[in-house]
Order: sequence, then structure tokens, then C-alpha cells
Amino acid sequence: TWRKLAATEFKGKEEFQREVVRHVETTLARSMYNCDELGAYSGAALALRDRLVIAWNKTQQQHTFVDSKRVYYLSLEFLMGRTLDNAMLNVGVKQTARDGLDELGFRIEDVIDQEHDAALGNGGLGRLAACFLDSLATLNYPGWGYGLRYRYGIFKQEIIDGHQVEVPDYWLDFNPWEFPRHDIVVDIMFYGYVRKQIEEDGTTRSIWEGGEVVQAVAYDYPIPGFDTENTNNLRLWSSRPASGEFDFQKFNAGDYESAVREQQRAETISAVLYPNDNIDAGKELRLKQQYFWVSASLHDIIRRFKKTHRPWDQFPERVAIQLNDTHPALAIVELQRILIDIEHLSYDKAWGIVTRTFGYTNHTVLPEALEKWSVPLMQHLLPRHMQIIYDINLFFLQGVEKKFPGDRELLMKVSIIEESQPQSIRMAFLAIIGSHKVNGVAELHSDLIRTTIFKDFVTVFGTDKFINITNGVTPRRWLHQANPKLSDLISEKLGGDSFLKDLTLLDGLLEHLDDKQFRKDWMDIKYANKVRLAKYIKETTQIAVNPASLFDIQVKRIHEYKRQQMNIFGIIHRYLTLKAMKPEQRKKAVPRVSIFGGKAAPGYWMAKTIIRLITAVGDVVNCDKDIGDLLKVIFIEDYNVSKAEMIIPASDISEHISTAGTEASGTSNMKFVLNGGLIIGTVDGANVEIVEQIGDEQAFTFGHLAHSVPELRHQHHFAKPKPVLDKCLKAVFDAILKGTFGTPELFEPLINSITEGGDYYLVSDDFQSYIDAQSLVDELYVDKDSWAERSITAVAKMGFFSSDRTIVEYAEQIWNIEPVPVPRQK
Ligand code: 26V
Repeated sequence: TWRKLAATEFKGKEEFQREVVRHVETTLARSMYNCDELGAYSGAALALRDRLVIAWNKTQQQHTFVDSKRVYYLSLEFLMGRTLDNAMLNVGVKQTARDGLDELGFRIEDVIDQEHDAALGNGGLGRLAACFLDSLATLNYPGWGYGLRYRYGIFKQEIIDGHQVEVPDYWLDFNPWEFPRHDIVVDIMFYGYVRKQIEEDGTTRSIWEGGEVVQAVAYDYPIPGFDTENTNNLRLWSSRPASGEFDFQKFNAGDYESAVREQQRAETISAVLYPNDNIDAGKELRLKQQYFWVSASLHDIIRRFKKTHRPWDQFPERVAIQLNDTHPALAIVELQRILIDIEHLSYDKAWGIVTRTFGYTNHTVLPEALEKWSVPLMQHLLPRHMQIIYDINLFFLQGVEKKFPGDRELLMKVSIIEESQPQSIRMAFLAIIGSHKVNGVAELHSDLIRTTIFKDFVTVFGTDKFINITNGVTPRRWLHQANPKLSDLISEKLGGDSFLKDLTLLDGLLEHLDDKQFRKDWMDIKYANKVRLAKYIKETTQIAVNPASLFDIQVKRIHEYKRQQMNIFGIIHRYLTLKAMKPEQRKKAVPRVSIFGGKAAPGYWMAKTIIRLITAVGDVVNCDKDIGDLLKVIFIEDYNVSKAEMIIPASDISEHISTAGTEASGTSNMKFVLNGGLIIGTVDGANVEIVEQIGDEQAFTFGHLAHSVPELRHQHHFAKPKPVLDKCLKAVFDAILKGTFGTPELFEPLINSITEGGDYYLVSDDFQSYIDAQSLVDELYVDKDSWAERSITAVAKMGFFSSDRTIVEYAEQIWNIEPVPVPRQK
């Protein structure tokens, strides 16, 4: 197999060592005598990179040679995390590298730890894109990612006096994984005007000109598959001033400052990742980012297609483009513009090509996250695109009118243009109309989009266009890499590691369920992972947590809909209950460590208040002598991909407790269960399918169902007088307002949003059922043996949630692409 071949990539540890030393001494111009861990990391990365590059070139040549259909995944976010460890595992050289580094005097774990995360994403959507790249490569699909090369990734979070403080994440200092392509440069225009020109044949043509030009430069990142030579490409664009635009006239005239300002303006486009998750702010710079990236990517895709000298008709047979949410929806308009204005195709022919090319994935139903751009802004920035959007809308509405004559209301409801002040463009509607398939990311979510936000489009297009493709995660990073001990134990039991490529093989674990030694080994690994996390917590917070406690973890972006506030209210309830117990009673309680991690968007004040409450509760509880080890509350600073790799394997329980109908899927729920943790969760997103697969014995579900949510909200809205809170929640609020956790004014808004503000996320409605579910957790955790059985059973039934399965579904149901194995010629 390729793996055996790959193992000989380095002829043993000696060759690996030689390569590391060579890079340290030549590429880095350093001496081995005072080489630190960062030097060793750099050397190791460069040594491995040399091997990746060979496979990468070979793969791209093969794909060009076979002229296979490719998929292009357009995403504004790729939350890649670190590369070295993952690449070593995928190529199969980690053991060689470990031995080699060992002899040089380095622990491989410390070397791996030197790498900076590539954090070009906010959360679920960006990490999903990264998992998809891993699966595309592993399954030998010809697939590229296209994104932006932000100079600053998602901010780093510091907690100072219990508050979140944002620090810039400059990640590009030394990046051995990127290859600048100074020869791949695209000019991108903004602003300007549209001129009509009459052709000789009497037709009119639109010409967009006179705008400001910025250049896009490509940077490529190799994406190695696991146990295959196939190595795909991620291409990220960086902005810089176009050569003609950097004003040398001014420069020479001594107006240095304004010349530099122009340059900076161009570079600003790819400078920062917007740190909002699930909220649309409608900023001009963000629209510029979107068009810059979409235009550069399409130009590149078309250039590649044209090299095959095929007629335009065949474009959709060679190119599939997937829109990761609506952020790249302008690609629909841009392709239509290129085809009619530049390639001179007829409008209808062009539109046929466009709609056969695109697929659109929706990732949220939250109204505040659905992108809308103001018409005047679009008009100003992209005047020709605005015209084409009007045309697309006009022809679409004409079709609707023909099918449903006289239904004015339907026309209003499905129009791309919303009649607001000023008018706005509903990007999701544009994405639906310009794509041949629209998918949601979990069964419940896909049902919801068909019956709520997009229901009128189901009326217009029929149901077949709207499908579900349930998310998944890559077992390479989220099991093999993050939890090597568990991965090894599973390999031992299943007689090999094929499960890493066919996750359904995990069900073979069920045969060993009654094996006492296996159950013990399983729980010992969980314990070891908890010790690893406890050590990290001690080092970073000075707080000692007992690894024998139940570890209860909620790590994700902080958002009211994800309900971290309900978790912390539950913890306060636990604290009050423990305090009220007699010492003998307390002895029977199950010790618990509640762990949080996650960033709040810098402008999301309520989310920051939730962080403040969590840290405030920790400050009180963690040094309460009555409580001791029975309860600890930890906030882990700066949650990111590499921290997730350490945190997730250490959970006994993780929390996925969003208000039913709000979390489109969730993907960390899958990662936690895959690592043997059970979940406490609402009937929301992919929780539903996880529980369906693993069995409800293996999960703690609670709370109201999605279909009841509108009515409950309605009741809150019109309730007069305000509804009485249940006893437990009221006691929690009283404790906060009494100042138990410091200045109550700080937390009043959080409480008021529930007691006065309509409780939009239904915390009061679900609280009691949440507390009951937590009591059941305590009760069942006492019996360690049956807990082990639940944990193993759950893992055994998680095969469905591999992103490999997800990608095969996209490939077959939307992209119509096939694997293209790279031939072995060695
Ligand atoms: C939306 C916006 C709106 C405009 C400005 C900035 C911005 C940034 C990100 C987003 C994306 C929101 C959608 C999202 O992240 N959805 C998450 O997608 C995951 C993968 O499908 C899914 O597991 C999560 O449940 C869902 O919240």
C-alpha cells in the first residue's frame, strides 16, 4: 500500500534527521548546536514539506492529464489548526520523525507544540471546511479549496480580571506550509461605471470600466490525504495594490504618505477575518472581501477550464462550485457577467451554465445571520453586478408569475430585492435561484429550511432541489491525532486501523463490550486524557482539578442561542444545593469539574457578560472550603483547534444545549462522542441523528422540541403579568442579585433578558428539565462499569459521522464527481 511506500519516504530516522539538520543549517541558516524547539519544528516541517511537494505536483499533473471534473469549495473560512502533526500522520511518517527527533534531543510533542494555529475561521463553518478538505484528499477526489489569506486570523482571547480582551493574531511570521505563486496574479476591479455599446449586429453590450483595481496574489497550501499519495490544493488570495495603481507620480512628488495610504488600502482587503459568527453587520469592507475572493477564484477556475479547449456547454461537466453559505453568492453573478459581457454568450445559455455549476449550503436559520447587502452599496461598489442581480430577479419573477399567475404576495416573498429602506439584496435567495441544489447540514435543519425560511422556494422549485447532507468530522484529526491512545486501543481490538478510512468499522467494538480488561483499558485512557487536561489547567490557571471528578465540558463560540448562560445557571444551582447540604450528605455528591471555552464576538456585549458571569462564579466556587473538589468552574482562555484536540478527549459529558431549532448541526457533538464522551443536549441539530444512531441510553436529552418554540416565544411575548419562574431558577437569580458572585449590576442584563425581555432562547422553559437531566448524569456516573459500556457503545455506533460519508454524499448528489487515484510509478 501507499503507507508502506510512504514509510520509506525517509529511509529510516537517519535520513529524516539528516534532512532536518540540512534545513536548520541551510534554509534557516542556524546552527544545530544552539537549535531550540522552534528550530527543530521548522526543520522538521521543511523536511516533511519536501516530500509533500512531490506528491502534490504529481497529483495536480494527474488531475490535469485525466481532465477530470473538479470541485471547488468556496469558503471565506478555513479553520485548519496546525499542519505538522496531521501531515506526518496522513503521510505515515510520524514514528520515523519521532525516533529521529528523539535522537536529536527533542520530544516530538514539544516540537509539534511550537506551531501556530492557522485560525482562518470563526467556528463550526470554518472547521467543517477544513474537515472537508481532509476527506476530499483522503478519498482521492480532485477538489480545491478557495479562500482568503487573512494577515490576521480570529483574534486571540485573553481573560483579564474575568473579562475577554482581544489580541491580534498575526500568524504569518514563519509559515513553511504556504507557497506564494507570484506568477498567479489577478486584477480585480471595484467601483467605476457601466457603459452601453451598440455592436455591429445591433445588439447592445455592457462595458464596466473606470474603476479602482486591486491585485490578488495566490498562495497555495498542500492538503495531503490519509494513506494515499493524493495531495490536493488550498488556494488563498492575498490583496496588494495593482502595479499601475501605486502612485509613483505622487511618490516622486514627495507625497509619500498618500502613496503609502493607497497601498495600505489595497492590502486592507485581505487583512482581517471578520470575527462575527452568526451575525451580519453589512460592512463595505466585508463585501469587498467577498467580491475580491470570488472574482479571483472564478478567474482562476475559468483559466484552468480554458486550457482544455472545451466549449462552454461543457463547463458544468468539468467544474462544480460549492458555496459555503452565502458569503460567496456573488460568484453566481460574476460567472453570469463573465459569460455574457466577456465571453459574449446569450443570457439564457449563460444562465443555464451558471445554475448547473453551483450548489449552495445553508448553515443557519437565525435571521440575524442571513446576509443582506444594501442596494445603494452594491450599486456603488459593483454597478454591473447590481444590474445583473436585477435581471436575474426579473427573469426569475417572470417565471414565478407564469407558474402562479396573479400571486402578488408570492412574488414579494421570493423577490431577491427586499423592499426595505434602503432596498436590500437577500443573498440566500440569490444563492437558491442560482444553484441546482440547496442543502442543509442536518436532518432537522434541512426540514426547518424547507418549512420555514425557504418554504416559498419549495413552492416555486419543488422539493427535489432542497436536500439534506448531514455534517461529519474527520476521524484522522479528531480521533487518531487528538486521541492516539484510544486510536491505538481501537486498532488493537479491530485488528488494524482501517476504521480510520471506513468509520463504520467501529461497530466491531461491540463484540468486545463484555471484555472486562478492554473496558478497563478504555476508561484508563479517558483518565489519562483527563490528567493531561488537568495538568494544562493547573499550568494556565493555577487551579488544581481532580481528574477523578466528572469532567463536564462546553466549548464553542459564546452565543445566547447556544445557552452557556443556562449551563452557568445550572452550576450556580448545583453550588447552592451543595452549600445547603450537611457535610455527611455532601460526601455522597459526585465531584464535578465544569469547563468552558469559547470566544465572544468583540461587539457582542451579552456574550461577553456570559463570560464575565462564568469567571465570577469560578472565582467564588473554586476557593470555597465547604465545596473543595465537589465543584470547580474553569474557563479555558483562547479556545482554538489545537486546544480542542486536547480538551475533547478529556470529557465525560459535553454540553450541546441550544434552544431547539437554532443550532443547524453542531459538529463538536460528533467529536466528543467519537472520543468516548457522552452528551447532554437538546433535540437540536445533529444531536437528533447522533442519538438515533447511538441509542438514547447513551445520551442525556432534555428540553422542549423545535416545533413548540414559536408558541412558547409567543406566550413569553404576550405574557402579562410576567410568568413566575420555577423555584430553582429564581433561587439562582436571587443569589446573583444578592451579590454572591460580585457586583450584581454586571449581570442584571442577562437576568433581565429572561425575566423582562421575553426570554427569546427559552432558558426558563428548559431549565428544570436541564437540571433533571444533570441529576441523571450524576446518578449514572457512579456506576463506572455501565458508564464504560455506554461510552464504548456510543463510539461503536458513530461511523455515520465521518466527513468521508458526508463528502461522498456531496460528490454523488450535488457535484457528480468521481475519485481519481494517483498512479503508483515508484
Ligand atoms: C455568518 C456571518 C454573517 C455575515 C458576517 C459574518 C458571518 C460569519 C459567519 C457566518 C456563518 C454563520 C453560520 C454558521 O457558522 N453556521 C454553523 O455551521 C456549522 C457547520 O455546518 C454548524 O455545525 C453550526 O451548527 C452552525 O451554527
